[in-house]
Amino acid sequence: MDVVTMGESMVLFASKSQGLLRYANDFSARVAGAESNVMIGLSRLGHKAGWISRIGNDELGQKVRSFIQGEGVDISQVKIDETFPTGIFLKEALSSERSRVYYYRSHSAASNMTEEDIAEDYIANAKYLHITGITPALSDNCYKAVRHAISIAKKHKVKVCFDPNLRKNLWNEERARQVLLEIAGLSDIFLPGIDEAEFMFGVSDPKLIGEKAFQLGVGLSIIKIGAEGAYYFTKEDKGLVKGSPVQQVVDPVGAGDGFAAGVLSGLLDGLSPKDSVERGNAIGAMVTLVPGDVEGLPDRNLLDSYFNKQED
Ligand code: CKP
Ligand code: MG
Repeated sequence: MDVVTMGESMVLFASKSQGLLRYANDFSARVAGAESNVMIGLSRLGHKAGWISRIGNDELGQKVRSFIQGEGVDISQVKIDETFPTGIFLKEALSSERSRVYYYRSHSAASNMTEEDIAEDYIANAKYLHITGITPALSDNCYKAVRHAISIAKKHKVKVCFDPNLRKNLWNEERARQVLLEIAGLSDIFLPGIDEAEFMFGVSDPKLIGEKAFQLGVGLSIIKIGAEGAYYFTKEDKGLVKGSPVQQVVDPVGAGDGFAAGVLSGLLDGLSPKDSVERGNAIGAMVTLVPGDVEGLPDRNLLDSYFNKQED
């Protein structure tokens, strides 16, 4: 495997009409989950990606599994949990720009993941382990499983990539800050959004954030500033890579995952950190052009034509 990850994927029921959810009658049903989104992005670009998880012994679990497998992601490490159901969440569209999500994921199959679900070989043979801050927020055993996966990665010199993906409705702020800082300190690549970095470090200047991340031991920090692009910091190099222009944002959810897939894909292809950030920016932008978290993720042809168009 090039990249492996662990996390929860759920079925997202999105209201087809605008307004409060209590009045919604029609919903679309899509598969969503930050970690599997990144693996799908990598798989579309021809990289080998694997997802460790649990699903319930139910119809929605089958939907999640077959969708992710259908996208070419390795699901050999996905277990069926006989006790707990597959998680779901609902999306309420208040206006074309504003939406809210409601999770129904406590005591879900994936939140029941444990250290025993992590096969040492699976991580040891990968080039990168991708972690997000959602998984340790799911339960104490998920937190322990994440720590276990990271210690295996460290032992075998597998690089750890970390996207904090702060979800304040999953855990209390103090615990979130403590765990996110702890995992950042164990990471080689760190991909916070500017708001997430400010939450973690208490400073908003990207340069100061870059310095704080260095002090924690991160090799490559990339601070995302939305459509404007991202700052990157390594020991040798730093700078701002301007964002790719987007005509009209249709659905911003999943952009961060597309960005992570782009950065990891660039690094796997031997691009410089700067060019990898450029690929991340491009894919993040492409994801926002269509509804759904993964529908806008490009294959190689689409990615190449996107960059060729930019040059015209
Ligand atoms: O930070 P992003 O908008 O890229 O993340 C979106 C994902 O996993 C989405 O798929 C959802 O299922 C989640 O984040 C989550 O648990 O909130
Ligand atoms: Mg994110």
